[in-house]
Amino acid sequence: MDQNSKIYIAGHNGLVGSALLTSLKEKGYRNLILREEGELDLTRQEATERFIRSCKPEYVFICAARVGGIHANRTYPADFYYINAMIANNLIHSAYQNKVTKLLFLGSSCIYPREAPQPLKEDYLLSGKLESTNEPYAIAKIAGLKMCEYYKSQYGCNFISAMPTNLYGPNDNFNLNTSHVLPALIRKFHDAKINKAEKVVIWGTGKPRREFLYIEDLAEALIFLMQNYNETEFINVGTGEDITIHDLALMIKEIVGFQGNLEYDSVQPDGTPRKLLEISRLRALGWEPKISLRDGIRMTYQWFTSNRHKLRL
Ligand code: GFB
Repeated sequence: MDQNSKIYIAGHNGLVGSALLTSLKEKGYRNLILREEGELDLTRQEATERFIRSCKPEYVFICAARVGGIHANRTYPADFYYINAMIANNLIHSAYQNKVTKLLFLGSSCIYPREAPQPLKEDYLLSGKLESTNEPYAIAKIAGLKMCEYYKSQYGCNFISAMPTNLYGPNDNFNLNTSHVLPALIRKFHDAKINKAEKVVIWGTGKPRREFLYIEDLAEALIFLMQNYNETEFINVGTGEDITIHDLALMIKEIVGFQGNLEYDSVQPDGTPRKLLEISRLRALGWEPKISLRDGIRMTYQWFTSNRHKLRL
């Protein structure tokens, strides 16, 4: 992939796609193909095939997805399965038909079995039952990454998959019904500070552990993998460190400057107890994340306060 390569970023307005677009532009890539959701519906097979046939991208990053936190995953299981499965089917098959040079598909750490040993090695895929709160999303993502393997094996396509851990950063979703925990807590603590509330309610027990990767680090990793990784097996992308939801809440509370208390709502689900990625395969290639959790939360909080008036919450 060089600066003149024709690169299509599917989902360039989302958390991942927007960070990738910024990184590619900063590195001088100038032949970028982008389509708004209203212009191209990636769940429609014909429209997707027509688009890939007419644009003929050389490189494709599949960042488009229906994503959300634990509550959204449980509320919309059909949507999380259907939209993600259709995007994978349509884009991967069209990329094969139109001889795309290389494609990168994105999964998620929730593809691993709920009870798998930690840290999660790539080999643990399909070795046990999935966590129920995100099974539909995980099944669609597993299908996508397996598709990349099958198209490589049958047709020799250079289609690879990256498995990122929980992501966060500027442009995240701060809607409390659909967001992931980190943006949800930034918003809850900020609103509680402004409203001088006594407490902030945290879902679940606070005991689950999660690993968080700042979105700019992920964007760097995706470009690195597009340039350096050609194996059939997917590869984990994380920091190698995790934290309990309780400690995460304390960190965000301090960064935001909220003085009140935490209260746990154990009626809400905890989800999977832990999902820490094993990242030795990525490290061996020479890639490391650069941004600490504390710095990443500070930058995300700053983005949130500067953009809050524009967000549809
Ligand atoms: O980030 P999150 O929604 O999703 O929740 P998962 C992580 C943990 O934070 C859970 C707790 O134990 C939640 O109960 N939590 C505490 C909260 N307070 C809150 C809150 O205010 N909002 C939210 N959202 N959580 C998702 C999957 O799982 O992770 C997706 O459902 C995807 O499919 C994504 O894989 C990366 O980490 O549990």
